[in-house]
Amino acid sequence: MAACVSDGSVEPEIKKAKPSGNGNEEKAEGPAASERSTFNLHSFRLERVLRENVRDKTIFLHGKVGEDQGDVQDAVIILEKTPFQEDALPQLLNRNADLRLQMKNDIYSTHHLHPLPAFNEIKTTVVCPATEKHIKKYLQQEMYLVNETADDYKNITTPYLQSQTFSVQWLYNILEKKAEVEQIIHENPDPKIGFILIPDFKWNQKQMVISKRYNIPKSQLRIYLHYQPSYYHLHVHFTAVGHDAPGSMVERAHLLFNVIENVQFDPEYYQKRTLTFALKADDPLLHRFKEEGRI
Ligand code: G7M
Repeated sequence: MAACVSDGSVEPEIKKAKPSGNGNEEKAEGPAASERSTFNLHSFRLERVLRENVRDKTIFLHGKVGEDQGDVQDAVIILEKTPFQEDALPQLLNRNADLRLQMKNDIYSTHHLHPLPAFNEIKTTVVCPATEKHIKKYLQQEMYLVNETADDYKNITTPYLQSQTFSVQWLYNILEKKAEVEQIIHENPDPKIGFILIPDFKWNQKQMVISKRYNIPKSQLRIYLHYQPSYYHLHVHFTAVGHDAPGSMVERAHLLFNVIENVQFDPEYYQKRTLTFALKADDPLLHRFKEEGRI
């Protein structure tokens, strides 16, 4: 069974602020028991910032947890400021909003708005325990393009992949319904061609195309595979064509439509052709290509 990773086309699960007595003030609901995190953020000791992206408003952190219990583990935390949700605007612009003047000049003024915590959410992804490979994955680095021929795949890439253990346990947890069950959008249980459609955990499921969940025409879906993928288990990415999705660049994304047509045209198409992909400066696979004089 294959897993499909969909991007953003799921129902919004917006935690609404509850109007209090007079209807003007807004109070945020506390988390439900099932929403309370088991990850102890306060035990995280920051070691370094791996990467920061001002445009995406994301920061990738590496640190240690469990030092107080003598069970030290590496952890990666990704913080991402989430986009505005249109239906939360009335609460955001409510007349009790805490709006502080920064400067005023003629008809222009700038302010700092301090919304209630519920409207100031930061999407937080935790990888714990994080392996050296996770840490490298998120580290900012120079990228290099590799043109991998059929021989390179046989002599360099395959032996490298076979020596690697990047666990896909999370993916089997999805397929075996041990995790993210409530996130499943669609399932085809056929033992041969079955699959599960689930949102990629890097997407904030409250934005984008959500309102049109069931109405996105096929012609507005970008459906593709990654080469190289991060996880070797067949999966397909779905993003809205109007969304500048990370991972949809030409050196990584292969449109499913083209892949199917290429394989129909020649079943050995991908065994024969040269494929180009980008690798980070310290990627061991890049070193192997260098050692073989292929870069
Ligand atoms: O093609 P590639 O292997 O890079 O894509 C894998 C995708 O799986 C990435 O876009 C990740 O963001 C996503 N992903 C990774 N993990 C560990 C999880 C997870 O635990 N749950 C979900 N839903 N998606 C994940």
